[in-house]
Amino acid sequence: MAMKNSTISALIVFLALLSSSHFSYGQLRLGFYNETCPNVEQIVSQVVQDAFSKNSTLAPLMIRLYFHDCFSNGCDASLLLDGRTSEKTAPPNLSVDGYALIDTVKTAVEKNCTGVVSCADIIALATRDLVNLASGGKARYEIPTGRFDGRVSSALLVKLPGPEMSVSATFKMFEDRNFTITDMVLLLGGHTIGVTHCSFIMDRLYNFNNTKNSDPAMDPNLVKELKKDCPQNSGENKRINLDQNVSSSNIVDASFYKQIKSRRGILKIDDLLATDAMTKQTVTDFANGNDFLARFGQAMVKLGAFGVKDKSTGEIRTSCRSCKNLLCVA
Ligand code: HEM
Ligand SMILES: *[C@@H]1O[C@H](CO)[C@@H](O)[C@H](O)[C@H]1NC(C)=O
Ligand SMILES: *[C@@H]1O[C@H](CO)[C@@H](O)[C@H](O)[C@H]1NC(C)=O
Ligand SMILES: *[C@@H]1O[C@H](CO)[C@@H](O)[C@H](O)[C@H]1NC(C)=O
Ligand SMILES: *[C@@H]1O[C@H](CO)[C@@H](O)[C@H](O)[C@H]1NC(C)=O
Ligand SMILES: *[C@@H]1O[C@H](CO)[C@@H](O)[C@H](O)[C@H]1NC(C)=O
Ligand SMILES: *[C@@H]1O[C@H](CO)[C@@H](O)[C@H](O)[C@H]1NC(C)=O
Ligand SMILES: CC(=O)N[C@H]1CO[C@H](CO)[C@@H](O)[C@@H]1O
Repeated sequence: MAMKNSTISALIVFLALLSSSHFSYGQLRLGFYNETCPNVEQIVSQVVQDAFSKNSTLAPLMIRLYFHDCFSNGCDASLLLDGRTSEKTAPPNLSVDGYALIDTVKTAVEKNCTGVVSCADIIALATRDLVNLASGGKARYEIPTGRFDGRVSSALLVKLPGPEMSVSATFKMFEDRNFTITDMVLLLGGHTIGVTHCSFIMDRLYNFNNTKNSDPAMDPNLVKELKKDCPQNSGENKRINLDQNVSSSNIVDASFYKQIKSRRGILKIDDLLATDAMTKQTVTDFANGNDFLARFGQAMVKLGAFGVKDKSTGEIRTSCRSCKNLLCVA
C-alpha cells in the first residue's frame, strides 16, 4: 500500500501546518467570537479608550497584570479572583492593579452578549488596546481569543521571577514555558513603560551585594539622581520610571533598550539584560530599531497563548472576581 510521493509531501505539509498552528495558537482563533459576540472587540476598545484618556497609567498596570496572570499558571484570569489566599494576595502582587477596568469592560460586554466572553480574553484584548494607545497607534497587533477562565487561584502557586535574579535563572523560568531567549528580551521590553517603587532598588543605590556602596554597573549620575528620589530611611516609597528617557517614559517604544545599554536600567534584571552574553546582542539589535514594536506584539501574542484553559478545564465567569464552578479553589 505505497503512497505516492506527492501524497506524502502533501501529508508532511499538512502535518507541519497543523503542528505550527498548534504551537502558535492551540485552541485560540482570531475572531473566536465572530458569531457569538461580534462586537466584543469594539466594545472592549471603546471602554478602554475612554478609561485611558482619563488615566494613562492603566497601560503599564494592565501590561503587568497580563504578564503576571499569564506567566503564573496560564492566561486564565486566575489573578482576578478575590479570595483570602487567591493569586492576587501573593507578595509579587504589590501594586498590580487594573482590576476595576476589567470589571467595567466585563459589565459592558455582558450587556451586549451574556455569558459568552471569558475574563481571560477581556484581559488579552484590553492589554492589546492599551499597548496600542500607549505607543501612539504604532504597536497594534491582532490577538486570537478563545480562552476560558481558570477555576484555581492560589497564592501558593504563584511563580514569577524576581528583579535580582540572574539572566540565566530568569531564562530558565521562560524556557520552562517554551519561550525563547529572544521572547524574553522582547517581553522585558514591557519595562519601556511604567514605574517601580524605590524599595526594589534601595540595595542598588546604597548597599549593592553587601558592599555598602552603590551598584558599580549603574551610571553614577543616575545613582546620584535616584538617591534624591529614594532617600535612605525616609519611610517613603516613591515611584521611579523604568524607562529613564524622560521623553518616552510613558511610551511603548524601543528607547528602553537604549537606556539599559547606557547603564541606565532601573531594575537589576534590566541592567543585566544589556551585559549578559546570552542577551546583549539582541538588546543592541532592538536598541537600533529592528522592528521592535511589531515583534513585541508577536511576543505578547505568544505570552497570551501560554497555559490557556479549555471548556473542560475552565469556565466563562459572570463576574471576573468570582468562580461559577462550585469546586473552584480561590
Ligand atoms: C522577567 C522578569 C521580570 C521581573 C523580575 C519584573 C519585575 C518588575 C518589578 C519589580 C516591577 C516594579 C513593581 C512595583 O514597584 O510596583 C515591574 C513593573 C512592571 N513590569 Fe515587570 N518584571 C518582569 C517582566 C515583565 C514582563 C515580561 C512584562 C510585560 C510584558 C512586565 C511589565 C511590567 C510593567 C508594565 C511594569 C510597570 C507597572 C506599573 O507602572 O504599574 N514585566 N516589573
Ligand atoms: C472572524 O472574522 C475575521 C474577519 O472576517 C476572519 O479573519 C476570522 O478568520 C474569523 N474567525 C473565525 C473563527 O471565524
Ligand atoms: C489610575 O488608575 C489606577 C488604577 O485604578 C489608580 O490606582 C490611580 O490612582 C489612578 N490615577 C488617577 C490619576 O486617577
Ligand atoms: C451589541 O452591540 C451592537 C453594536 O454596538 C448592537 O448593534 C447590538 O444590538 C448589541 N446587542 C445587544 C444584545 O445588546
Ligand atoms: C513545550 O513544548 C513541548 C514540545 O512541544 C511540549 O511537550 C510541552 O508540553 C510544552 N510545555 C509547556 C509548558 O507548554
Ligand atoms: C557579590 O559578592 C560575592 C561575594 O563577595 C561575589 O562572589 C560576587 O561576584 C558579587 N556579585 C556581584 C554581581 O558583584
Ligand atoms: C528617547 O526617546 C525618544 C522618543 O520619544 C527617542 O527619539 C530617542 O532616541 C530616545 N533617546 C534615548 C537615548 O533613548
Ligand atoms: C490587592 C491585594 O489583594 N493585595 C494583597 C497583595 O498581597 C499582600 C500580601 O502579600 C496582601 O496584604 C494584599 O492585600
